[in-house]
This record gives sequence, C-alpha cells and structure tokens, in this order.
Amino acid sequence: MKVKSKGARLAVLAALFVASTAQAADALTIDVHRDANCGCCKKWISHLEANGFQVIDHVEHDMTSVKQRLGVAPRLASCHTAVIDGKFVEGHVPAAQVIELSKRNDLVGIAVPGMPAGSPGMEAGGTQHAYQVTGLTKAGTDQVIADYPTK
Ligand SMILES: [Cu+2]
Repeated sequence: MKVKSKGARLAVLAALFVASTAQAADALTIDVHRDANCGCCKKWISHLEANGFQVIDHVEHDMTSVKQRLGVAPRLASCHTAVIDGKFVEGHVPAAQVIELSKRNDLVGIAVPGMPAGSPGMEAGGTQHAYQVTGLTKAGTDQVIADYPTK
C-alpha cells in the first residue's frame, strides 16, 4: 500500500514534468517574417536557434504591410518582424529580451529600431554601437527594456 502510493506520487510528478517541458518548448517557438534577400535576417534566425528557439521562417514580398498588420509602429521599424505568443519582435533583438517578452503581458511587442552594428545578426568585425531594446506597451508608449552593450 505504501509503495503503491509512492508510485502514484511519482507518476504525478512525471506528468507535471512533461507538461512543464512541453510548455517551455511552446514558448520558444517563434515565427519570423523576412524579405528573401535579407542576409542579416538569416543571421538573426541563427542567433535564435543557437539560443534554443524553434524558428518558423516566412519569406515575404511586402514587409511594410506585414509590419502594419502586426502593429509595429513606424518609429520602431527594422528589417525582419517576428511574432511570439501574439506579440511582435522587430529587428535584431537579443534572445534574452525575446524570452522576457514571452513572459510580459503588459507589452504588445519589442524592437531594436534600425540595424545597429554589433546587435545579434549585425556583427561587423567587432564594431559595437550602443542601442536599446524598446518595448511598446498596450497603452502605446515606449519603454526601455534593455541597454546594450551591457556593462
Ligand atoms: Cu537586419
């Protein structure tokens, strides 16, 4: 009797473990929309994959309308636009902030506007420009999520 209940408890623990790992795998799936000729977009995809993301790659003909559809404010625009958990990821955002975004429900998206040298996918022979990861709140205001390079 005692052994049986211990077994049942282990089974519950095992089921919980499977459920939580399945959830983690879901959270790391990301859709990336990009232009066919965008080389830095592919390099950013490699950065995500190296950090455990499962990337679904979408080649688009009109990125401007993709950005409009996904709610990317023009001031935040860069090259590629990704979507995770219904929220946009615009430009060369480091993986750490993409993971943070997936846990934040006060934001509709995050962005690294433009294409700063030294951001993931924009490596240029060690050149490192300062840049910020900007969050767009549900209220429509910008919020600084991270500053690079980190000190
Ligand atoms: Cu780019």
